[in-house]
Amino acid sequence: MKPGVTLLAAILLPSLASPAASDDAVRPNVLMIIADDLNDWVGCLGGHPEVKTPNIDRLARRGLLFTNAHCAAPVCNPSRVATFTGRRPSSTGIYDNAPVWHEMMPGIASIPQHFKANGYYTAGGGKVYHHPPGFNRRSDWNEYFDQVFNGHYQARLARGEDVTNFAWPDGYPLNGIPEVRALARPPRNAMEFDWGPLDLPDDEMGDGQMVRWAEKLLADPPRQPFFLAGGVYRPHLPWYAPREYFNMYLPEDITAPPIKEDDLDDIPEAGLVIAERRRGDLELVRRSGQYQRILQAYLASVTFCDVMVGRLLDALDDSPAAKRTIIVFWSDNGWHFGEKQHLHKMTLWARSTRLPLIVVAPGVTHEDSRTSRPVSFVDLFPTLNELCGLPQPDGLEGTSLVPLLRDPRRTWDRPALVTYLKGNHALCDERWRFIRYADGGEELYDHDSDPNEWTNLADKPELAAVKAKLTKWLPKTDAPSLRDKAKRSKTRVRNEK
Ligand SMILES: [Ca+2]
Ligand SMILES: [Ca+2]
Repeated sequence: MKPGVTLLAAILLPSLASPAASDDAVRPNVLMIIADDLNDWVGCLGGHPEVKTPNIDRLARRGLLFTNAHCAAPVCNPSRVATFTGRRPSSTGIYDNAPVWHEMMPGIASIPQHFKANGYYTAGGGKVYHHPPGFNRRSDWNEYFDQVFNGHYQARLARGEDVTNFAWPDGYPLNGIPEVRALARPPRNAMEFDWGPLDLPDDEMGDGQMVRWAEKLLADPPRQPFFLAGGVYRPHLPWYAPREYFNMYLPEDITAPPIKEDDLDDIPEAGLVIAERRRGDLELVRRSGQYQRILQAYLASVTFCDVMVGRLLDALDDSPAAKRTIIVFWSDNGWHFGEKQHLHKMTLWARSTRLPLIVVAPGVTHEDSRTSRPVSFVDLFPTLNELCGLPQPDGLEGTSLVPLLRDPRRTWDRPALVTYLKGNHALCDERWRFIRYADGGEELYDHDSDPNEWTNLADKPELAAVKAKLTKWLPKTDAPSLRDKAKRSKTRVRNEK
């Protein structure tokens, strides 16, 4: 614990010298809403023609919508750790879902911990850090509402069950594909590869419970400035949502995303390995005649998530804290539905990394503004510090987005960097996506003429200068993966559950 105390002192000391920190009256609150596995299928981002997200869209109209925002890593744990610590996977070695980040980086500053150390009341609910609960550093929070899984919340509570653990609903698998049972891996049923409607009200869903908790907190907010993080679990698998959301989408009428069946022909070996890892799942879904149904289930889950976002916004608007609260909305990674023959996340292509990011900062952002400048979620930590007048801890690798919040059209020369496992990176600017894998394989896509990333231009000699310009933004080091270290500590985490 001693290193943590030392670090805490180091963080506290500069804050005492900060004029903003000495005057609570000028420090805004923060409401951060995090969606899980929500790709760009959001109305205001134009990623899918039929998706219904009226609440996220109205949030975008209140402030700045980033149309070219990217996760630091396209999967839960490394994405969230990078966002909350402001450090890239290539610096921390947190590349996948295995490492319990705070054990590997004891005492490291995180957004909630830094805000708490600087006098904020920090409250979190649902999935903020990666599940399972051991990944949530409790000392970051003044209060926390644990993530609740699936539906039948009251019934499970009445039976004395632990509602913070995953449980299959009665009738599993709801998608009617018996083979998915083989994909469920005990003890955590990690694949969760199921979808279907539940005959439950919203509040019986885990996300509904989290929102109810946040609504109560916002109705009677803490007297000190607060940082409130609400993590909505949908549209993460399993795609269960109340039936009314499924009824909003008729499977046969849903537009499928553009898919080029021979798209992988020009992909280097490292990309093929990533793409084809889940090809069997895609083939199973197609063979079972369920492809349109997974689109329905995902869109239903997205709209359910959107309704949760809307309730949080309404609760804030009704709160005494409404006028002094910054709102940030983001998602940790995207999801493919057959693009590049892939039915999952964890790729360096657009469907995995281009994600919603909306910031509403009273007195700073302008209504109904948008920017196509490329940004990364590692930029959020320094951005929130600047907006709230907090000191910048050492080691943050992002850059404050406040200049863009004020002037969305200003020049911005930094591309967004996305990393998947050690040494594989994508760099995105306003026109190009350049991918460099650890084995040297490359892809280059021109979004001006090829928004679906179908034609790999990496071997075109006339584009060498484009690659060279982006290459200089690759990280200087690729930290060793902490996965092996994580395996050694996994037994202990399991015992703690
Ligand atoms: Ca996720
Ligand atoms: Ca291709």
